[in-house]
Amino acid sequence: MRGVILGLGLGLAWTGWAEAQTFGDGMELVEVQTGLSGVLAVRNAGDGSNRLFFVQQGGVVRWADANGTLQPTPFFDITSSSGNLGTCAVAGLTATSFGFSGASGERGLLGLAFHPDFGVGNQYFFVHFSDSRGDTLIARFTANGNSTNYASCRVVLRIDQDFSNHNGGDLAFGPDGYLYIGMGDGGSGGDPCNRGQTLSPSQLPGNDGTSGCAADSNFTSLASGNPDSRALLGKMLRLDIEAETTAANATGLCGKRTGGTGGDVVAFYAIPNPKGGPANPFAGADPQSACDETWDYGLRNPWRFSFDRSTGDLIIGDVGQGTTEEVDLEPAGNAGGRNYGWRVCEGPYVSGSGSTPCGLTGAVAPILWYAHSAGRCSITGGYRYRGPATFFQGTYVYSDYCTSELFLARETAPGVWASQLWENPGGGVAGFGEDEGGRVYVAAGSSVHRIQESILFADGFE
Ligand SMILES: [Ca+2]
Ligand SMILES: [Ca+2]
Ligand SMILES: [Ca+2]
Repeated sequence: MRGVILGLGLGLAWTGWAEAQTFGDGMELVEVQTGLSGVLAVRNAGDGSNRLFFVQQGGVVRWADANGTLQPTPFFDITSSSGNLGTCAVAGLTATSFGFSGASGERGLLGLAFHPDFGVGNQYFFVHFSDSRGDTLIARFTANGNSTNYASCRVVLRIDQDFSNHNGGDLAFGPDGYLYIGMGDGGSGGDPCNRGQTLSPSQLPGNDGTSGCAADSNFTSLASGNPDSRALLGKMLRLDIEAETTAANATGLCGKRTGGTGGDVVAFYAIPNPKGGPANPFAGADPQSACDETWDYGLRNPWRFSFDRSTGDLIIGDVGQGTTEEVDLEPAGNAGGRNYGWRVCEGPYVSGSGSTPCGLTGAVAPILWYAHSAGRCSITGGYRYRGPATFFQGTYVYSDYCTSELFLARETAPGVWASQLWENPGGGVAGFGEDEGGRVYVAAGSSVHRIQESILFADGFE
């Protein structure tokens, strides 16, 4: 079980270690579910039920009970054959049918987040999926026991996607109680529409001839879709989903529906005001007239991200273009507004160079990065372990989708991270998750694995 020390990112100089320590010592990878399909996230409801939910890109969420027994009836199913996805409520408009893309390339059912008060104050959960036009839809549903009340569908946010790839897809509640949504740059390659560095709708390539970057009439003609939503691509968004926004208060909202009159509700969300923390960095009459929903920018495809349940830090795996994969860490309590560099930078380098320091003023460099070598091509961001194994505390587990390698990283000195290659479950690791006790799970194609204390180690035979 000894890992190979890899040349990954910072902290490669292992000086000062009396003897080689392997981060995975005492831990093992155990397959706990099989027979699934295209799993890209594992979630718990945080309600004491100890259920686990397995998000499948094809539009189904399977679940297992507290004993780990996989149940035959899905918790959630929006496949076309199910007929479950009807119309969704839209702020101020007639409920509308958006349809579902199905799993196609990077499209599909991409994320699930349970409300922080799920099972206590409400039964709400939120999903991120591609609609039948390939555009992003964030919707709220109400659970009904171990299944879903589909008629409860309510649109939180719609975003016009340019191309089929780089849809982002993850979403999670932060320790501040707000909903964070990871959005990719809209796709193609090299961010041709410059979405990552575009903060304001006034900077959007409109009908300027930039191929694929103009507003999409299939999107705007349906339920008053807002072409300004393209400025939300390449971002981390932060929303207050407890509130609504009326037209009179919607200045700066790039994801509101268009049209309507003064008093109408135009969005089933609001921009966070401080709950003992910072407001959104571009809220209100900021000089850039930037979209109020934006928390951070300069992201290429933040496919998977997580919050450290102990520290509250936000950790993002941002997928690279042709040379470099990266992990970004934002300390809890940060005021947001960070520029993570894309499309100018890829990892700490000038995009495409793989070696020339980027040097973009104000850009925040990743904590970890690795090159496209040995078949590695697309990072899958993971979790910091906060389960029962004290010796494994704070270890960040992540992967590369193309190799299924699992990497373990630790902060060995303030701001210095070291990363090691550990196990390889195969299957194409597309996501991770935690159970209610903080154990980390790996979503690997048709199976799910748990990272747990090794029995050998527990018996003292290490
Ligand atoms: Ca579109
Ligand atoms: Ca603004
Ligand atoms: Ca970056």
